[in-house]
Amino acid sequence: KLEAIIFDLDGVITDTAEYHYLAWKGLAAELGIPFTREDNERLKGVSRLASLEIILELGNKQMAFTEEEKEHLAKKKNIQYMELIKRITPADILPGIKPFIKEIKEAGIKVGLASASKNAPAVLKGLDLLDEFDYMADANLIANGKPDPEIFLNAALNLKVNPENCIGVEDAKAGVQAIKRARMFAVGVGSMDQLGEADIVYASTSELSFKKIIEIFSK
Ligand code: G16
Ligand code: MG
Repeated sequence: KLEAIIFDLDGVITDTAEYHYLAWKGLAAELGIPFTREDNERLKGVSRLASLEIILELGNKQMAFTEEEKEHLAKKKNIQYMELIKRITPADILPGIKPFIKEIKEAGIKVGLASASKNAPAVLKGLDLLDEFDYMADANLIANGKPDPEIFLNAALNLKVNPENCIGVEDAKAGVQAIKRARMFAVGVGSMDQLGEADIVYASTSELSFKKIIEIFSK
């Protein structure tokens, strides 16, 4: 029996990937590392420090900085990112998401958030969606990033529901893997070749159908 639907944020509820990209691009340029939109795909759903490692690797600079310097670089990127997300408004909610959440709530099902982003509350505030969530996992308290199931299990625990009665919604491959490892039903938003492990894949959020998802989940 379905008890909760747990959402990823970036790429599912809103598209912050472009802002992450611009902020990382600025830092990469300072370090003399070429960084493209295609490279940015690899950072989706990945934590801040792990993202920095990927960028340093692109420039063969993993060894060039101490842990302390890396913390400083990541902080610098985040200051830039926080500046960029000030522009977020409810108009930035991806198509189909508002009616989808409305249907979930009307059906008496809980709504949770499992975002790797420490800026998730600020982004949801900009979108005016903070009140829609029964529980938001705090990325600061999660030790293991996706594909580890920890963040989805943490959300289920705090929503006081059984993971097997949950659906997770994700746009990243590592995110879908995290949902499956949490023994939840996975809805992927994106391309089939990236998200093939999900139980259903939609090309875009505008296609999300609560009815259809419930039907397949209940089988
Ligand atoms: C998001 C993004 C990632 C980002 C991560 C950490 O995850 O997809 O690109 O690196 O959060 O963000 P922050 O630096 O704000 O803590 P998700 O799980 O919402 O897709
Ligand atoms: Mg995502």
